[in-house]
Amino acid sequence: TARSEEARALERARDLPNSRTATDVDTLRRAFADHLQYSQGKDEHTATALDRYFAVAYSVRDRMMRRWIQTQQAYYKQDAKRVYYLSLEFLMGKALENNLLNVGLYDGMRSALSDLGLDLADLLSQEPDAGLGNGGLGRLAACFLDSLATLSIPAYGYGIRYEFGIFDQEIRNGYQVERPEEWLRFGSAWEIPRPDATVPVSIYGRTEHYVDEKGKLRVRWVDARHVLGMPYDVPIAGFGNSTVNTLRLWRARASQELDLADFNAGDYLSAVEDKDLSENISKVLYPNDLTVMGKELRLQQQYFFVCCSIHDIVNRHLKMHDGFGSFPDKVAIQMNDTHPAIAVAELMRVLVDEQGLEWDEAWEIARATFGYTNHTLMPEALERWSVDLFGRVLPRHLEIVYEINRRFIDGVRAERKADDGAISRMSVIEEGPTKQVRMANLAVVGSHSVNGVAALHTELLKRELFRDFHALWPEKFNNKTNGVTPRRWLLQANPGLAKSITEVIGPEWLTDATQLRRLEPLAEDAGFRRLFRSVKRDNKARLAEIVRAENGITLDLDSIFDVQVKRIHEYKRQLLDVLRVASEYLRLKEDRSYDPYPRTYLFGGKAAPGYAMAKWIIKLVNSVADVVNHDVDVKGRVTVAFLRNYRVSLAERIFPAAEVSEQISTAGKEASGTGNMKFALNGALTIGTLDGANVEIREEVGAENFFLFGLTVEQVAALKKRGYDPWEWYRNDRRIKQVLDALASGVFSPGEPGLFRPIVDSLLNGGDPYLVLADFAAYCACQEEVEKAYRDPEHWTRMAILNVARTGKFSSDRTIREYAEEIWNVPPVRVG
Ligand code: T68
Repeated sequence: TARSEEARALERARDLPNSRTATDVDTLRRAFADHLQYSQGKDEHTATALDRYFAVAYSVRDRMMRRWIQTQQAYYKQDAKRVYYLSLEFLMGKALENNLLNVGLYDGMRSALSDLGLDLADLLSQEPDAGLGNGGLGRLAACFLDSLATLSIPAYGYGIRYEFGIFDQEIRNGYQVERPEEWLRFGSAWEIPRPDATVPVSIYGRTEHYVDEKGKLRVRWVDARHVLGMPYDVPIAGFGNSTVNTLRLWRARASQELDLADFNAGDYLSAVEDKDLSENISKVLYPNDLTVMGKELRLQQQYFFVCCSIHDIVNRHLKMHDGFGSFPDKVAIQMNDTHPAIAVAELMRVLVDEQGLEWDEAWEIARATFGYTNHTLMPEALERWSVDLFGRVLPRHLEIVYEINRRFIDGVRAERKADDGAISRMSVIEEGPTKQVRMANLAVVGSHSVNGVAALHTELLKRELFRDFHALWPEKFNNKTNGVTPRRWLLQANPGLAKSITEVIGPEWLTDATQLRRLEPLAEDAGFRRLFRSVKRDNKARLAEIVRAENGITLDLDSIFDVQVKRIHEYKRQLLDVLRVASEYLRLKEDRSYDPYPRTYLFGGKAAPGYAMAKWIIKLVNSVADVVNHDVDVKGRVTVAFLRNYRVSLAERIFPAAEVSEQISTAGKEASGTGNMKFALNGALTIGTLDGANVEIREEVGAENFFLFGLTVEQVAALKKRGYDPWEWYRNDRRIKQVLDALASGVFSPGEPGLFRPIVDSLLNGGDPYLVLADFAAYCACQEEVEKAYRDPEHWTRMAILNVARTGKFSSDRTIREYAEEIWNVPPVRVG
């Protein structure tokens, strides 16, 4: 009967006067009915939730098309300067809800569906996450796309359409197990293939130097293998405007010519094998964050997407302009870390080899066009390619890199701007037993702007990693503190809080997050505080539902929700957190009078598949959870859960429910952090070190609304210089000794006493490089302050409200405005 009701409603819906993409509820309902029938070929009996999701998605997409075309026309007609954001990662998450909100169709679509007896939320959950990234860097790129469109900036994202995004994380017996993630299994509603804009890509082969008809020395790249790059375009709608920008993702396809040649030679099977080989390039996202793996396929991915993107950019420019004189006035290219840094050599190759420009002219154009964003100081993340491998895959580019380097070094020497030590540190080629191409140095030399992602990080870049470059070119360096989009991370993720905010200060905060400051007086309003707490409680209940279903654990909604979610890495110090939780447990066991405020510790995050210690940390969290959650002695006071498969859509449930935000990296190691911003924006209080953007968050929210602990960058350096011996801390701190002894003796691994030896070992005998033990006591003391504050709910709520009110700086709109004004020099182009 529910189905026959749907059938009647579907019929009525299709029986409207003709207006194809109107946005009233009746027309939206007809659009849904039409797509269910004409796009999905289903009726109310055969339609699955997924079919209904697609019908909604296509209805929304239809309403974005006109704006998309108009936006592109406006850019073309105005010959606007464009920004190209080159990134190997775009961690987009789900698109439908975001698009509904950005184009203003959310309420209409919800009513249209509810009249059909359908719940929009159920359909939204059908969409798979587009997980084309690892963590912070990839999610930053996604937030930037939202802000670029919202600020009406003519922008394109360029990346790879990985068939497999970041793996699905399962937990078996407490261990991480990786499963391939097939986000395209049922197709994507958002991508439009553009086979007409396919780009040919060469790899391998060799170079030939020759003299052309005009007697000029030229180079050509011969005997190369060929691959095709086929673009898939994804529309990116701005919030509350008519801008729809493009995210263009490249897919590797076998080149026709190659297939045919082999086919004609009679070897059909090897032709198909070759096809496989070239199409592998866009098969899978490398799941490592912050460590490089010098794999040939990774270099192929980097070049593949850079080549396609540069080709596209140059083509678009030549459609409107005769030469390259105005190129830097019309084009800004931002490199998201060094992953796209071959773009510097590729643009030189296109300009010099293909377009016939003189080197000097081409070089000036390239430098004026590129900007480079650095995301880490961690030495293991610095990309280097052996000259050998680089030269085999990209023979011409290696020559170009050498030429760039030769001219750079000659110039510095001639002007006596650096000594030999500095020159060898700045060289793009690292000399030594195996020569390496240093991608960061290539990016710095080839860009007019180099930026860090938080104030502290940028200072450290200037002082340490790029010290010599900074001395040479101080004006190149600048800071762009990261931000997050308040549309996804407050409006979409926390509709309850968003509604309360809008009710008191109006909706301007959505496009001007500094308006959130107007909430400050509400911290003193008991009624608003009550409302704020009830929203938080609802959000906690929503998350508890997920934890119950996934982990079989029932959470106490009155307990403090204390959360650490991020990629698992030693420097982020999940160990510090879980060791303290284990230590709390031991204290409860030995002291029956100890009565801490009930707390729920939630952890989430993926470990790179090859990162053994990170995987041990996951196992430890799960083992501590097992022991603690099942011990009747502590029941109700400490609860621990590891949330499997942390990803964008799960994060949208976690941040709004959090009360304590764990930002506890070793000072100097976290470039910025962006999760820290999402927590604060949702009213969680931070316990954190003076690292990355924590420093600026604390400045904004006020020291009295932030729980600070731990060694500073200077203290870390001093301690290491003096000679840090973790054994001293083990011997002198009873709690440290107790928890490490318990770990080593199998208290948290019943039946497997030696299981966590590797962890204890890395701390005591491995030198504890991230100073977990050195910060342990300060961390514990600070957590006591957190608890004390929580015991006064009115006081806590005041602090939480002030965190929301004072976090406006961390909108990615502010970040993007700074990039646009200070690096790209790109003004907005209003559409419609
Ligand atoms: C992160 N970096 C920083 N890298 O760690 C974080 N790396 O502090 C910062 O907030 C964020 O970038 C945004 O600026 C990463 O996420 C990677 O994911 C990565 C991936 C591949 C290779 C190297």
